[in-house]
Amino acid sequence: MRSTRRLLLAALTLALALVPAASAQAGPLVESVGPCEARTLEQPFLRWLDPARYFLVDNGGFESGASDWTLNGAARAAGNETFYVHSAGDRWSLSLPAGSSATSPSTCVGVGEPTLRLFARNTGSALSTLKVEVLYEDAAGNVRSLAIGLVSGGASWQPTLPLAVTANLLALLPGDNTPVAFRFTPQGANGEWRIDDVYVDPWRGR
Ligand SMILES: [Ca+2]
Repeated sequence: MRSTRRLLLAALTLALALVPAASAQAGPLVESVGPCEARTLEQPFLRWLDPARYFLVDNGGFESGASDWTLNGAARAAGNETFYVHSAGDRWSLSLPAGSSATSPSTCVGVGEPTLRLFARNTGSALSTLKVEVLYEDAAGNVRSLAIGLVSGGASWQPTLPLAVTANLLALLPGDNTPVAFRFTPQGANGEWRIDDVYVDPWRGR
């Protein structure tokens, strides 16, 4: 009798455990994300006293054309960020004029507290800011966005502050990883932005 009850309890527990998995749908970010572990960690912000280890987003330095990025009025342009943190041989960045936007390729982050950090400059109106959003998937596979920062920039290249990726991230990939993408959109009428070397710390310094 007791063993039957135990068996029923085990079956019920299993059924409950399967419910969230059955309702989760893989959306476009999950389907396009590369392997989570095949990435090289660097310390690109060490000279700014940030010892965290980051990886470069796929083509995050725009050295391979604009491949993997979705551009809307933005374009790859000659000239690297002036610190050359990824490689002294780098030559390109991304131009983001007013009215444009750019979305990064899908990338894996940990579901803990990942951060985003990049280089930016703005040679246009000082009133313009650069909105940074994280794109993530809900359990139904719909892509949602959440603003994670408004970057101010001057005429010379500078690293942004680390931007906490605070979306309600769901563990849809093995190993406590989740796919996200990042969208960059100049705000205001006369911004003239450039971005380069887009890095992610997948677990905030862990
Ligand atoms: Ca570059």
